[in-house]
Amino acid sequence: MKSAPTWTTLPVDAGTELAFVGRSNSGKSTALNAICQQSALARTSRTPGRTRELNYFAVAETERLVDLPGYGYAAVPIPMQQAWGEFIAHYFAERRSLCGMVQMVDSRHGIRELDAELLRYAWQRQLPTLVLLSKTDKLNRQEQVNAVRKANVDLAMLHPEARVLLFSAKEKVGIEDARRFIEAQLAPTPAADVTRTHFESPR
Ligand SMILES: Nc1nc2c(ncn2[C@@H]2O[C@H](COP(=O)(O)OP(=O)(O)OP(=O)(O)O)[C@@H](O)[C@H]2O)c(=O)[nH]1
Ligand SMILES: [Mg+2]
Repeated sequence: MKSAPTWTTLPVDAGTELAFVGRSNSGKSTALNAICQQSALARTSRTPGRTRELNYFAVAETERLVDLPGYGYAAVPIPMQQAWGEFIAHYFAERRSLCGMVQMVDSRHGIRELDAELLRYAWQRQLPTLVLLSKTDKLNRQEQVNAVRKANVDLAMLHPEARVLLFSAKEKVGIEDARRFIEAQLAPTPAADVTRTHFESPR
């Protein structure tokens, strides 16, 4: 749809928008391609920090995905890292169409400090969140179980309603579930709304 290098060039803040976030090299662009069944929708690379702009993809007329630049790459100059932090705080606070977040977390490293910060922002504004533990093809079964357990412990403190899924674009693990989550956030069905409604018990 478009690449937006700055705040002022973002698409109009209407409809629904779901953000892909994660540290540099965590596998965001690869996941986006796998989930959208496209080979080169979002550019991927071996060089961390490759995605520098916000890349928007139209899913339907009023539904968008956005691949946000990865954070936490040490070689990025400090002022740029600070600018990114400020941008993201602003984005989470102001972006009304933002309806969900998919956070890529390398399953070998788990949730780290900057991931935690974003999860707190997401929890503050009650943003439905899915944490994808990426590249699980690099872990054995026991390590995968441990990674899920550890992530759930961390999330209990950061975003108690976030869900965790093992994910591998390479071995096609978690793709269908991730797609279902995204579709449910972008185009909530009346049935999905009902499940969210809080019914008070009769007094
Ligand atoms: N083994 C394995 N490697 C993966 C998987 N997903 C991504 N990778 C590799 O991880 C590296 C980074 O992937 P990207 O999708 O470009 O990561 P990104 O988070 O978009 O990175 P930035 O845009 O730099 O922030 C590439 O070398 C990918 O091939 C996976 O499921 N398994
Ligand atoms: Mg990328």
